[in-house]
Amino acid sequence: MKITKKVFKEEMIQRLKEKYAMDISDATPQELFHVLGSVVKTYYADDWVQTWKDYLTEETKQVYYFSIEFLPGKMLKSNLLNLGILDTVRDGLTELGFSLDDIVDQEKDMALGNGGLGRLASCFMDSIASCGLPGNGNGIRYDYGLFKQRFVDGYQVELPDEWLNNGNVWEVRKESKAIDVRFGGDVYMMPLADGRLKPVYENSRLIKAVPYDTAMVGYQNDVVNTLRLWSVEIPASEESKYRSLEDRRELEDLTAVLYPDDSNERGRRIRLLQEYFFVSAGVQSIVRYFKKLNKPLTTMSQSIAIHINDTHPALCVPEMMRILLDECDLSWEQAWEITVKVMSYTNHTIMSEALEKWPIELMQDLLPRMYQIIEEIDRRFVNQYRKYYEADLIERTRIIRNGQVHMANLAIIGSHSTNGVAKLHTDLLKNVVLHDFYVIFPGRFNNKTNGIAERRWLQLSNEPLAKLLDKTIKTSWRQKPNDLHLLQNFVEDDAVLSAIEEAKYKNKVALAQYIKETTDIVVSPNAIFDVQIKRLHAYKRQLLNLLHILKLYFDIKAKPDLQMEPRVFIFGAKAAPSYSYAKAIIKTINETAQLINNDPDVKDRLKIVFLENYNVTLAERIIPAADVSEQISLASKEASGTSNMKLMLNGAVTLATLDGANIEIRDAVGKENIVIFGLTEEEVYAYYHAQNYNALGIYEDSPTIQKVLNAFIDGTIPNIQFEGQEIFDSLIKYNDEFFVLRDFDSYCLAQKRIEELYQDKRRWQQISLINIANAGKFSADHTVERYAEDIWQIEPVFAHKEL
Ligand code: DL6
Repeated sequence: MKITKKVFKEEMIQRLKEKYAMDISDATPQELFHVLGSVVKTYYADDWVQTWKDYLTEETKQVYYFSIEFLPGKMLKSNLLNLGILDTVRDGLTELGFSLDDIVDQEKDMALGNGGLGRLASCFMDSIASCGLPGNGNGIRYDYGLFKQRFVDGYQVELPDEWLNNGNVWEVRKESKAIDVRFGGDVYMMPLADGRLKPVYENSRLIKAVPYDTAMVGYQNDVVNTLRLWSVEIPASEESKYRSLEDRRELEDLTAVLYPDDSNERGRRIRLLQEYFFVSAGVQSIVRYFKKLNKPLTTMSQSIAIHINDTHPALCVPEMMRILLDECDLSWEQAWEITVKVMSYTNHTIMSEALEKWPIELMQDLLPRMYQIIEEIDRRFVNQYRKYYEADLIERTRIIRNGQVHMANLAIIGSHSTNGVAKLHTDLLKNVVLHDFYVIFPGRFNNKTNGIAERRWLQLSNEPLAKLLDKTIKTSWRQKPNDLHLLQNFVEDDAVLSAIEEAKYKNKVALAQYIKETTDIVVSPNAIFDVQIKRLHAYKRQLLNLLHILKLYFDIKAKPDLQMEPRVFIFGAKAAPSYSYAKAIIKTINETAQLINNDPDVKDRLKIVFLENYNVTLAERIIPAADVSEQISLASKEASGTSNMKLMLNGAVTLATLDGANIEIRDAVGKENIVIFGLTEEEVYAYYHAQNYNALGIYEDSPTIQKVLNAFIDGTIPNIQFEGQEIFDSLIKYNDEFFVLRDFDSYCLAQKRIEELYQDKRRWQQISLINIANAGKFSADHTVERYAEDIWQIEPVFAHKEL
């Protein structure tokens, strides 16, 4: 993109006049942000239209990535970087008397996701466009993003995230592309003269799905894909049915919030409707597009791939069947063949509570036609496979059983590919969790280890390191993340090693300043910054981290002049609003922070900082400053993890169990450049089989564990009477579901090893360098390229243009 500074400045001045009728010198940062956003939009508008046209005229096969969550964070800087005008705009603004960073601060995080799943979807959007792959996102435009987290007396309090308050400069409302979605009522199948059956709907409701499109700008390649998010409205024809405020509110709630609390009936109804809403709107609009190509429907899989990201969009399967059967008059066999060829599915968890199921009655009530089709898919599946497999296996794999619709079963049966997100996770799916399906469909299972967009997680968020890399290995790594490997050649170069440490130090100073501003806690950038950032969940074991901190605290209390490397333990985590155990852990960490941070005996050797409202932007601040990356989930429970990849890319040393993608990180950096501890997945499963885990026994045998655990119930940690007891009981009375106590000693030893390594300055710098040098392997660019080749069968477009 060729935009000169002069032209950019003139456009800013002119656009500001037009929009706000004022001189640029009078503009507030918020006004500047909006004007800058609208100027940047004009820089990609032509490419956006052209990309769309090229896909249509060249009949390019496209993938549609269906996800109930997207977590892009802020988009301004990322768009500038990808357009290749970051420096031009930064310098231009400086000359106009403004700072780009102040303007960037005005943008609200687009937080339409909870955590790893949604962030992965956004990394994929960036990589798909940057690799020149024809692919689009499809999701929900929630009015409120993930709640804002505040701590009040150490408790998590949830506040609404009104991210649309000042409008969203990046989106384009496309009223003309709206789609009607039908739900509720009754449906009967009426025989036609030719013997076919047609559905007749009675008392069903129609709602209007309006798309809002956001450009997904590729990295300096002129490709601009689309993220399409749907918002609900009342169709003009239905206005009369929504007279009361309450009726309207009920409808508008449909796209109001991300993951409405599903602990009550109303929340569950909304959630299921949300799933159908964005699936139906998305699949209908794809079929509408396909029809423009004038090709036989039976060839749809040559033009369209639909990806089901986790089970939430699994209704894509029956919805595609509905359209092909009811609206396109195909036979069941034809429709099924097309559907299976078009669909593919990713599983993101082995946690059984996250494997979605819906009560039959609810599905029948809200989505009667969907239920009829699912019933028929289930009936045919049973009929087809019971000839070959034992009845029990068929019973376990069928979609409808025990009064519930099993969404993972629907996604697997209705698609041609099921993938896990790290090697271990895929092996567990094949051998344990989804083994029955693997027996029936061995060819459908494959692994696609997750990846991260290094543009956001290094180029944008860690400029000191990015500049150092440019100086040391030149700039090819910015296009080809694998070229980070060139850094390996400098592992014995003292000047480069020191420069890496200096870049880290600079980032630590910046984070220390942010910590002071936001929490009033003073931390020294010379201390080890030990970071655990992820959703708060029992299996991720923030509790294990806390137990170790308490041990260190008691060591200091027992020996006041104890020599140790000063540590700052940094947490960032949100707990689901209805997950009381996770909230108890937050409260306990906060109270322990009060205790330790204010104890004069500690003398700054230990600090705990729990930063509020962990989100993409906060991650961008923390990750570049991290020395230690805590990846300490119980082996077998974390499907992959992605903060592990972001942290290694920024030179943090990983302290990890052999879980998820940690194993592949170990393989990439070598076992001497990572600190591994804890039970292996085999050992965890051995406990399950023998059923002989005994947390009480471990507690009784270890005076250290007794001292640490008793602190939860004997008043040592203040103000946690209820929470302390709940946590204590989870470990002792309920036998420690995630084997925290079993891994405690090994974790403490691993932490000791971290300290020793850190004290050997050169060795630490080398490990840090080796981690950066080997992080290219975990670029989402490679991940999406593998999806493109193996699953979606799509090809990069700009490859053709360049030839
Ligand atoms: O695949 C993205 C991400 C993985 O990195 C995490 O390991 C995994 O926990 C997460 N899964 C989910 C699914 N929901 N649940 N539970 O967020 O996906």
